[in-house]
Amino acid sequence: MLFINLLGVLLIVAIVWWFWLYKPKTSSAESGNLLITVENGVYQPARVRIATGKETSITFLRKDASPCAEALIFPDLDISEELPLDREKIIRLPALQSGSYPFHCQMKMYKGELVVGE
Ligand SMILES: [Cu+2]
Repeated sequence: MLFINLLGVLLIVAIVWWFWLYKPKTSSAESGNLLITVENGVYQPARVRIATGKETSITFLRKDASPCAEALIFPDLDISEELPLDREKIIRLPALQSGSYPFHCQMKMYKGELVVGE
């Protein structure tokens, strides 16, 4: 009985952590070349930060064979690209205004966010 209660508490803690506390790590362009790996159902890192008003490029490396992972879409930027498997693909981004620009795969199973600004 005590064991089951303990399991319940652990489950609640895990749910709270996942939905409210978990924030994907952010990578910055200042730390060198931006590389995003597509693997196991996620973009890694899922959030990248770049400077306002500067052209940038992000390298994507898709290690996930799932066909849906092949598409890379930035809906706000009219970017729709195909990612080859196990080969790096450079995505060039225009100079952007500050804001948040989501990107995702064909069916939005993979989701990421491009943060422009400080
Ligand atoms: Cu997908």
